[in-house]
Amino acid sequence: MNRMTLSDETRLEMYWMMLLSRRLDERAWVLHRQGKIAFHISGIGQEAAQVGAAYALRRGYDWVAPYYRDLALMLCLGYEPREFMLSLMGKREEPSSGGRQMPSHWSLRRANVVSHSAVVATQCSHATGIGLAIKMRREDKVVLASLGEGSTSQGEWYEAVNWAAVHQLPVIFLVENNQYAISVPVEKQMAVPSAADRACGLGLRGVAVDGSDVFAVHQAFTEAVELARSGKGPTLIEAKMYRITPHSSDDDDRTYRSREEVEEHKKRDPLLVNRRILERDGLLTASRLEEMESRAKKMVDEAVQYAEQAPYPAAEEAAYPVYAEEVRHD
Ligand SMILES: Cc1ncc(C[n+]2csc(CCOP(=O)(O)OP(=O)(O)O)c2C)c(N)n1
Repeated sequence: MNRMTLSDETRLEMYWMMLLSRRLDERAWVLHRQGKIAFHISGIGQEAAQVGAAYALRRGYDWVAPYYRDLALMLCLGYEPREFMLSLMGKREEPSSGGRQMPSHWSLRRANVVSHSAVVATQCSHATGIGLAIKMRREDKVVLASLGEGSTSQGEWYEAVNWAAVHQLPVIFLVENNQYAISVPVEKQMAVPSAADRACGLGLRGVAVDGSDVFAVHQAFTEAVELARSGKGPTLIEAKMYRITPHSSDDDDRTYRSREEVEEHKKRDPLLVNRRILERDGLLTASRLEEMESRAKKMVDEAVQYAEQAPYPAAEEAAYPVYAEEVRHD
């Protein structure tokens, strides 16, 4: 239905965001293998859910509490490729913390993206708190919190979702169900077939959607955002997908899943699925795709070059911005 309401131009732009994210992410793996960065945690396979969600928000107006796989989401919010590379390399100019945070632990003041810790699901409590503030101030903003399906077993998640449901706060919880929490498969994570089923015990809407189809995710989000903005409370949206890469650059996934399984799921790679949709609709031609690919390569190359030349934080600034010079007790 919303495929009709999105303009052709926007639909192509959504594909472009997915493609740019993928090419940046792939380059991060190369940089790691070259020994140029210490760590990477990837969003490959999760781009469609993130872009579909981002395009349903009023970007720069609504609030976002993301998690570490959300590169495509961040790009849609105006995060620059060079900022991603600065983060991977721990450089001083990096916008979340001047290179102190772990890579991919995003925040971006200009886009209302709040910082988060590596402790999974804690971003959900932050989102619920922001939702409460929005309600108390009678604003019409919404908050997006994203997390993996494994994180829905955490106490923080239950507390955050319960509170959002009790107080009908404008929060949308996006569960990016990529089937694994490091080595733990989803069937050992929960006794219900779907993370969306967890919603019914907590009293909020739960929706499961094909996370490979960017337009299906966008439709589900548009509805949830509309409800949240008009005071009708939170929604849990589970986007089903597959984590195509190992958990992180420190993980060897051959120890817990077969190559055949991974290859099988690559058939539902969101780049492939959405390319087919756009080709079928006569929007994505071979020459357009070629143009996008060369634009992405140029942007990635430039971002890497920029970040490689950028300075590290100075030693004498080590405690900034972690500790304040003066502490106020009033
Ligand atoms: C409270 C807590 N326990 C364990 C970890 C270690 N850890 C980091 S990521 C991760 C997996 C989380 O899985 P999931 O929520 O499904 O997200 P995914 O990484 O699969 O996207 C774990 C266990 C952590 N960061 N925080």
